[in-house]
Amino acid sequence: MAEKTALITGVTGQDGAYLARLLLDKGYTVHGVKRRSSSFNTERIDNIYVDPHESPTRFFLHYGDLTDSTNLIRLVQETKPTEIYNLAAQSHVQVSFETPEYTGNADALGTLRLLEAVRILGMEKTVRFYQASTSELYGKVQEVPQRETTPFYPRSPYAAAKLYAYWITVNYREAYGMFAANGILFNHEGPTRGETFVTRKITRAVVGIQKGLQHTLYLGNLDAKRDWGHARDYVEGMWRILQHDEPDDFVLATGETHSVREFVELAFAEVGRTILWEGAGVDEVGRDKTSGEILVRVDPRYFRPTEVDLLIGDPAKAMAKLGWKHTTSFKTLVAEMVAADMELIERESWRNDRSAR
Ligand code: NDP
Ligand code: GDR
Repeated sequence: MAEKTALITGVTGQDGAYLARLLLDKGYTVHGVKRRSSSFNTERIDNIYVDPHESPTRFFLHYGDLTDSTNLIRLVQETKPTEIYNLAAQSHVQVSFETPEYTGNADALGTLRLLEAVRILGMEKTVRFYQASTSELYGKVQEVPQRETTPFYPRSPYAAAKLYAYWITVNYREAYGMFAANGILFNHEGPTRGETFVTRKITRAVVGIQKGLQHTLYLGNLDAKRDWGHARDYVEGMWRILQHDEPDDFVLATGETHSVREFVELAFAEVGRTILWEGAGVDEVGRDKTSGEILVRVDPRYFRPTEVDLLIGDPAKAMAKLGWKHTTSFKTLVAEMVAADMELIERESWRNDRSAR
């Protein structure tokens, strides 16, 4: 294999960490872009980082930010990647309603800046570019299951920014002959999922309640339905998208959908508790069948100004052309996340950010 070098933006995030490990295992040299932070922010990659003072390594970290084009040009110039994975983003949908301009700057213009860096450096014929596109592009339901040809209807500043990033990636492919591809990924989770996304918020609460450190889980829309897979499977799909013989756009999804309510039920079932629902709307509560305690309540502050009600993807194209398929079932995903949080709570002190969305 010719030597391969990857540049990953967002390497400190859930997917960045899984992808870095996958590419290192495949023999790549991996350069990751991390943001400066006032405290450590490399927890997810600490176990693959080797201090170059101590032993040779193929994994390097660089400071950077998608809002800084000079930085991106210099990083691409210095690292000379054969593949770029643009995973960095302000990725929280609800937070994007509160920081819409920043989200547009990082998620939309940030993608443009990185593509331009490649072009300015004359590398558009040598670099393969992966853009982290999202099922949030589908937004308001137009067709189910959603596939590559389904019309987009973004429902948040995040989705609108990602819409620009999707199309600018397609445009650089068509205008400059770049190998630029979109992975339209449906929700994917795992034990290192950010603590404010609903799946991890639930699994952390389940173990917190079980250990007596938290009383109630407050959630927003229990009816929202998502196509949830495991991040480990999805980073393999990202890599396959860039190994394909031509640049193209692919949906990665499981083809199954479940409500937030079902996720809650399954997660509590993992610790032997059955949840019974009563009431409706903001008054709905989830009670422990045995003790009668109310464990789940609805808090309207978690409702979004515009919601995406139903996502279910059709991964047929990725299956046929990339041989990609998810391997982790919904039930296994929930079980793995609860077990990992249980291990964490038993190992570490429990920290709860009460202002979390
Ligand atoms: P995370 O939120 O876990 O990670 C996002 C990463 O981007 C972090 O490393 C973060 O740094 C970094 N980042 C944020 N803003 C900037 C910036 N301005 N400049 C440089 N880096 C920045 O997201 P995921 O790993 O879950 O997702 C990866 C990508 O895939 C994102 O683009 C997301 O929008 C997209 N996506 C995710 C899906 C999912 O279900 N997980 C589904 C579809 C798309 P820090 O650690 O310092 O915050
Ligand atoms: P999503 O993920 O918006 O799909 O974006 P999130 O887990 O935040 O929400 C999923 C659904 O759960 C509902 N929900 C809540 N969500 C949060 N965060 N907190 C709550 O308390 C809560 N209660 C109910 C939400 O309303 C929503 O319907 C994720 C991100 O990873 C994006 O970056 C990515 O592009 C998409 O997945 C695909």
